[in-house]
Amino acid sequence: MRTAPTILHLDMDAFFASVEQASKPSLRGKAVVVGGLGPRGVVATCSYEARVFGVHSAMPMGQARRLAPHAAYLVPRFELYRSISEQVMRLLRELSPLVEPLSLDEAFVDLEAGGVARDAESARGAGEKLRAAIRTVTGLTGSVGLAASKMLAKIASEQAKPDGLVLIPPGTERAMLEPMTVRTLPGVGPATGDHLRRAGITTVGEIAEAGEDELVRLLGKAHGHALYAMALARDERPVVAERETKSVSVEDTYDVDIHDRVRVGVEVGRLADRCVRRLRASGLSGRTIVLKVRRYDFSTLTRSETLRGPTDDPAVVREAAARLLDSVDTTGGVRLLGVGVSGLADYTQEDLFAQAAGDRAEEPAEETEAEPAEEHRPSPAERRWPAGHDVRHTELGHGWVQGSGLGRVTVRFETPYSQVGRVRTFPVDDPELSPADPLPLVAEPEGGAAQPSSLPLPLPASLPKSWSGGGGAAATSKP
Ligand code: DCP
Ligand code: MG
Repeated sequence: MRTAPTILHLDMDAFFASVEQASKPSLRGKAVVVGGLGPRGVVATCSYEARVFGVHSAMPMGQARRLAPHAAYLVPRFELYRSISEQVMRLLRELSPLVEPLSLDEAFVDLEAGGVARDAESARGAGEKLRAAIRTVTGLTGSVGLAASKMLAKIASEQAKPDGLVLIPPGTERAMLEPMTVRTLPGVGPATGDHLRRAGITTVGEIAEAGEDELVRLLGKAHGHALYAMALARDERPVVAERETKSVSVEDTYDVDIHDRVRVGVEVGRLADRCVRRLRASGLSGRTIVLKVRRYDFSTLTRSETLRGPTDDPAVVREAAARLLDSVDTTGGVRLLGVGVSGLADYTQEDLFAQAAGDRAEEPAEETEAEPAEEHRPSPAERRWPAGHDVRHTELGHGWVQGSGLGRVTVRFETPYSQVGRVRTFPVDDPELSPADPLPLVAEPEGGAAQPSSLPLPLPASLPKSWSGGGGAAATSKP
């Protein structure tokens, strides 16, 4: 293991909820809950102000509403979150070529490989500078952990939350881990945690005491071995950079959850065909077929299958995707489906393979990329005016939907750069009102210049930021 704390783990604070607060001045400092608002919806995340009431990720929305009845309840805007995530990942890539994203709001960075840190002091400096840059470019806060391994860097960022930085000095790891619950270690979920507890093991120190043989006896060879090593703070996993084009994939988010299993199958077939068209358009083929399913409760599963050789045959991809779907429980409905092909090779199947020559299915019918994802419709008001989404009024300007129902929609007119705005109510079919794209969270500099590419100086730590040029006149272009 390395001797300097030069592995950095970044995790943005209350990511979706913070984006919503940055975007809506009236919600700053308030309880905000983002998630599915339907009858079976669950919380995707919530602001720290809402966590005080006991609300947390994956909680049924009904329970959240009982705990925090006055919170703002918003429908997620994944496209916006993805664009902010790209800004953050770009800043990380300025630090090192070795950046390993784990999700939209989380990544490992090898600072040593980037030459920006070689000891504790330079690592801390790089971490603080990064936090300031994220604040300047996105307006959001992220927490940073620094340690000599991935596992400990992630534990450190968890301790740093919210809006902090924690560095674990090499040599102090075992003493720090000892009193912590076994659930701190990666791979210990509720089931493994229970299993260990029944064997009298509740802390990391007790795992170390129990010894490797006992762990293997309790959890099996692979898991027991790995867990024992982690309890001793041994983690040699390298930070693995994202490859250029690792995969080609397509996905669709559905406005209304799809419940019908047959329909889910049809959608997966369509996505497989679209994915193959993309693949072929780039002159690629791939070996691994990936299916992604986000269920009604936002839990997201991926399943993959690796073929003997690369393919760009739509029938082969379709069949693999259908097999993968067989192993996924979609009871309760799905809100997103995706099909991807990875393990890419830059030759096509025709060059190498005759595997499906006999039974090659017909080419997928031509369709446009922008095909509508969903056919059965919810109430027009819900569909057109989801809570939290942006709108534009011909006279009153930019705002967001605070709620809709009974033929009316309530809009708050404010932008990321304005003061708290006023609320107005309209008929849902008001011709002056239309859905709008989200605005960037941070006003672009005069003349629309690009974001600064080097790490800028920190902003004052106090919130809220006040931007001049209220009323939304400051920025109108998309990021
Ligand atoms: N997310 C989700 N469903 C979950 C967990 C998370 O949709 N069950 C989404 C919403 C989060 C984002 O992923 O904003 C990042 O997840 P985190 O676990 O990092 O949670 P947060 O960033 O919201 O909060 P924290 O400050 O605890 O990191
Ligand atoms: Mg986070």
